[in-house]
This record gives sequence, structure tokens and C-alpha cells, in this order.
Amino acid sequence: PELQFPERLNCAAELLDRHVREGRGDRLCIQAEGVRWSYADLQDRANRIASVLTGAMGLVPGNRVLLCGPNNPMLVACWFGVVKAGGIAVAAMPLLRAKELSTIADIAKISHALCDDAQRAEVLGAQQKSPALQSIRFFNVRAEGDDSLEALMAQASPHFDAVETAATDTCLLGFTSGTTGVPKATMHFHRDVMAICACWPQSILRAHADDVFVGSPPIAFTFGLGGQVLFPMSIGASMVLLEKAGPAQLADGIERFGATVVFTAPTSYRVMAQQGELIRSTPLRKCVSAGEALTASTRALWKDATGIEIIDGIGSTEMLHIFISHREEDTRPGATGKAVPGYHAKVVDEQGNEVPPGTVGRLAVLGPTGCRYLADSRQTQYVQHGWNLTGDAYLMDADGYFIYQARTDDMIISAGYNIAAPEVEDALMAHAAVAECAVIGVPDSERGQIVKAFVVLRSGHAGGEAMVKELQDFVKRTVAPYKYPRAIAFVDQLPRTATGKLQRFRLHSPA
Ligand code: 3UK
Repeated sequence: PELQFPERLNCAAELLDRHVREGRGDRLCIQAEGVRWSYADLQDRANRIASVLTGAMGLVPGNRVLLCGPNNPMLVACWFGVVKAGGIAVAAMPLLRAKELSTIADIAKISHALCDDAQRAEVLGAQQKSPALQSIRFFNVRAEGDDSLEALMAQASPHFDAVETAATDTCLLGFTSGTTGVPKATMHFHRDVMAICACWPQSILRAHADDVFVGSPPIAFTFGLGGQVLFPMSIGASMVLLEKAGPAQLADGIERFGATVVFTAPTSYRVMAQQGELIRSTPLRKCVSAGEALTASTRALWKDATGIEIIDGIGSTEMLHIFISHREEDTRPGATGKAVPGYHAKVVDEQGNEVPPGTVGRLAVLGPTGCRYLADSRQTQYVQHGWNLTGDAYLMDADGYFIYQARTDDMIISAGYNIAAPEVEDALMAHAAVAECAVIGVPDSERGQIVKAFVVLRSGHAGGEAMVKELQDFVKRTVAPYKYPRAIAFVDQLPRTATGKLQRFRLHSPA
């Protein structure tokens, strides 16, 4: 990939203004419920927002701007307005409460906010706790006669030349999903945004300008920002934005808007597979999965239901986007794939030495993007000798495919055996009575740790001695018997982050 960038670079100018300048202003850029914007339409909105920010709102380059709301066209216009003005976009997961927004505002030293009206009360609540958050405007305001962003935009100039930021100026802060506790902010440069557009989409996805992108993750999650906004715009394609994108709404959105490329998580593919006929009737042709491991069974289920091979990729907030993946024609069930061109990956031991193929170790990656935590001492745990340690246990097979095992925290060592929690979970999930489950290691005086499973049963099934025995025997029949859960607890639900990731650490505490 071409990864030489000029010293002065504004990624919003590259992804948006370039299309208008080169005569593609009339091309479709965004569709949503009742909305159809061309690239010129989006540029008009973004310019007016940049004018409001730098005018009435007093923004100067480098200021951090909180963006709140569900995925919709105005949220995307705000993202481009902020970045064109040289500000730093800090998108918050939808539905966060005042307390969580205030934590983000404090960590990221946020001075301005542009928020969907739906989040008004929570953002104003956050301002009470974080007085540095001075200037707030609301968009998608339904009530008349107000302080809405749209009212200011109507008065503002539609012309705004993007600020000539340095390629190494920060343009976005991404918050980690908090699977291990307190969220961390990661800094990404204008150059990093252009780098992710030049790597995985070009060599793996290979979409074209007529593709219609859709997906479920919020743009506050860099998986969603890249897949649904940056990647289509980098090739002059279009995006469909869905405010609610559970599996049923996503399948419906694919059909109604004729989407051809979808980004979502494995759980969503499992549910949508029940609507295989509907999917087959649409022009959908590329399906991307990330966020958590794609099991061989989910891959097969989707392929059988729709005829489409899922493109699995592992990415992280720290690396900005996907760094190990494979093309549809080169899948190996159970493996994530190989390093994306532009990136290097290896499996290392505790000392950082590369281990031989077939050996489980920590995944280390190196590439044009990488981890920069904002003022957080955990930086030195993530980046060692220039390599990024993602916190995942992987092995590389003899042919160079990387095979996911577990989060390094989720390797259970019991009586000297290494047991990956997700493997036991897969085995349990195959039982008809199990709706969801999570497996952890708990301290045990005899074995060091034992395998403990938290199980959510499907309706119509009862927990109890007999079910415990039934599930234990079932696991022993499908995986090596030493991996069976010696303890099983039945629960109503499992703790998850806003992006749907299991928070295993919360299962370790009795609360
Ligand atoms: C896990 C996967 C196995 C893995 C993300 C694509 O998920 C993203 O970012 P997060 O910071 O989490 C990163 C962690 O999630 N993971 C993600 N994808 C896979 N595990 N197979 C996969 N395909 O533990 C990783 O360390 O929330 C994904 C693009 C951008 C992203 N931010």
C-alpha cells in the first residue's frame, strides 16, 4: 500500500472535499431514514458546522469535541465539521449516561460538544460535573425556536477551507470498550485515518464506488467509523446509516437500501442467518465480521444460509482498525487469517521472543498505525520494543495463518493444563438448552484454577443438579474431558460492554 503522506494533511479534506473538487459532488454519499445526501450535500453541512464551531462556538485547532448520538447523517456531518476545523473528534457510545460522559469529558479534556437532541439531558448532566465542557449545541432538535445547531448552520457560511493540519496532528480519540475495567483514550492522527483506508480495504475488502455500505457498530467504535464511514468515502462509495441496528433492523436495512457490504459482529450473523432467504434476495455480496472471534460454526451457518463467505478480521481501538484478516477466497475455518499487507504480526512469549509455529503466545503487531494512550501508564504494557501487544493469545500454524485462542486474561491454567475459555464456551453453546454462556478460571487450592461456567438457559429449561451433570457430560463428549466446567452457575444475563463484548472480569467479583 501507498503510505507516504505529505507533511500537511487533513483527512476530512481527503475523504470528503477531494470528491467534490474532482467532480464527484453529485454522487450519493449518505442514505438514512428519509435522507439522501450527495457528497456535495455532506460537504455543505460539514462546512457550515465548521463555520459555527470556529465562529460562535470559539473552537481553535486542537480542541476536543464530544460527539454524541446514534448513527445518523448529522452525526457524520459533525465528525467532518470538527475534523475540517482542525478539532479532535471524540465520539461517545450512544446511550451513555451523564456520569460516563463526564468521565470521558474529563479524561479527554473536552471543551465543546455537538449532540443529538436525544442525549440532551445526559450531556447537560455531564456539563454539571465537568465545567471545562463549555460550549454545547444540539442537532436533530424536534422542538421549535431553540438553540439548535441547525439554526446556527442556516446562518453560517457554506464555505470552509479545511485547516491545514499536520499529518501527525491528532484528529480523533477512540475510547476502548472497557473489557478490563476503566476505559482508555487512544490518539489517532490524520495520517492514521488515511493509512487504514489504504491498507485493509484495498487489499482485502476490494469494494468499488458503486457499493453501498451498512453496519451495526456505532461510529464511536472505530470498527464502525472505519467500516461504515471512512472506507466507503475513501473510494467514493455510499453508506446507509441505521440508528437502531440489532440483527432484525440490520437485515431489514440491507433489504430496503440494497446494501452490498455489511459490517457487524458474529452474534449478529448468527441471528440474521435465520433470514437467509431474505438476504439471498438482496444484492449483498461482502460480509465483514470483527469485534470477537468468528467460530467455524458461525462461518458455516452464514455460508449455508446466504451463500456468502464472511471476511473475518481482528482489529482494535488501539490499532484503529483491522490488522489480521483474509480474503473470501482464502479462508481457513477457525483462523482469523494473515497479517494485512502493510502490517506485520507474530506470536511471542512472555519475554517478547517469537515462538515456533503451533505454539500459543501473545499476539504482537507492527504497522502504520499503533497504540498511543492519552496520559495512561498502561502504554508501556501495550507497546513493547515498538510492537503492539493486543492482549490476545494466538497461535500461528505452519502455513502462517493466525488462530485465535483467547484474551490472554482468559487462558485458564488448571492442574497444569492450558484451557482457553472461549473453547469451553463454544462447547457449551452447542447444547440446545444453552442460550448464552461465559467461562472463567476461579482459584482452587488443589488445581490452581478450575473452569467455571456462567450459563443463561433458554426458556423452558431449568437449572439444577441434573442440568449441571448434563452440561458437564456434554462438554466432555465434545472437547478433551479435562476442559469440562467443574463449577456451573445459572444466571439471567451476562455482563457486556456497550459494544456487546463480554466483561469476564465482572464475573470474577461476587457483585
Ligand atoms: C477482540 C477479536 C478475535 C480481540 C475492533 C475491528 O474490536 C475492535 O476493537 P476493541 O478495542 O477490541 C479489540 C479486541 O477485540 N477481537 C476483535 N476482532 C476480533 N478477536 N477475532 C476477531 N476477528 O480481543 C481484540 O484485541 O473493542 C475491531 C476494527 C476496529 C476495532 N476497534
